[in-house]
Amino acid sequence: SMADTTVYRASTTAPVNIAVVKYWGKRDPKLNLPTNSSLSVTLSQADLRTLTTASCAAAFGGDSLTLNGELSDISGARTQACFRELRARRAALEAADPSLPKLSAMGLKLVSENNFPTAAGLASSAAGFAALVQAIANLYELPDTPAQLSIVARQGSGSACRSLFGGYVAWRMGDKEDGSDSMADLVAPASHWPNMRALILVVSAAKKGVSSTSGMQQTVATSGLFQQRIANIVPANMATMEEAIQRRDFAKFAEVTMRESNSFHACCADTYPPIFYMNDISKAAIRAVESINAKAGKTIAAYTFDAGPNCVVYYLDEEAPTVLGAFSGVLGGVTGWKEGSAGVKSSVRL
Ligand code: 2P0
Repeated sequence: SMADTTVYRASTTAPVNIAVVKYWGKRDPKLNLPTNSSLSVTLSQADLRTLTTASCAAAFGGDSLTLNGELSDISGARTQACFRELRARRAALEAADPSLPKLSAMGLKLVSENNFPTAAGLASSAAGFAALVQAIANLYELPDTPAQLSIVARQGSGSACRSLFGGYVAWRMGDKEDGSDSMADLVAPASHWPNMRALILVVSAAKKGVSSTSGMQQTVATSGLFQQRIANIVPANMATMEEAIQRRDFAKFAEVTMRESNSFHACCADTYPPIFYMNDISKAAIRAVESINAKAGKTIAAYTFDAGPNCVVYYLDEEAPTVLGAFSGVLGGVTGWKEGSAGVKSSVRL
């Protein structure tokens, strides 16, 4: 028969997510199984997303990934696990239906681009692995649901499993050893709370000193406070946060968000030797949010920080003049900022 010279191709985008209940700690580092559940808000794809095109052809030699125009290393165990899982699913379809082209035997070519400065260190691995997995799943025409694909994305990077959905997303830790129940689910779509906004304060564009993977391993191994966090604090915060989102209770949402950020960074400080992600400008941002809330006489803004010094502030659109106005003056050290939303509206100022 004639050789198949077709190039098969599919594209997709995946959003950045910012956790309000933090993932920090693995019970199984190989499968990226977490020590606790977590919950995130997906940011608007208008400003923060990864666009990935996956293609395959019989003539392609091996697999490759180009990220922002540069060839990327794909030999790592996590990327290989994603490729292997997706190929196995495709191979099962091909075995069941011999008329399907044998895409599982072809080399994969992935081309990926972020529409935000990768240097700013804004959760790019979450959007990156989510887009990679979704693009290949589209190329292979897999019948898997987003929840099922989140199990694959999780093996690339834990937080990536939450970027398979928009809106408010929970990653349920699960308790199975093979990770088959450690997946994401939708708590509420973005449209449930359309006036939610996120302001991203780019405090530093420098690469972080301690990677999340190694930082959380050190915390698990050495922090006593962390044991209290996973046993009691996170389960209570997950329940309160889900209820706050269902009721659109911003004050409660904000309090849990800030307490969670503080709890996570306290566990980093309790790690031995300690890990510090926030700098003096980050701490000034916390004071600025406290001052905004004190002046308003109610909680209208919430800060959160991940494994770096950059600050994300959640607020409601009706409070935009107050919140944005307060930030434009106080933070001299902030190099840029980005206004995004959990829903549609957003604008860039970097
Ligand atoms: C989160 N972070 O929930 C937390 C809060 C950082 C602080 O998920 O090792 O890059 O790839 O599973 O997902 C960062 O950790 O770690 C992270 P890996 P990941 O968003």
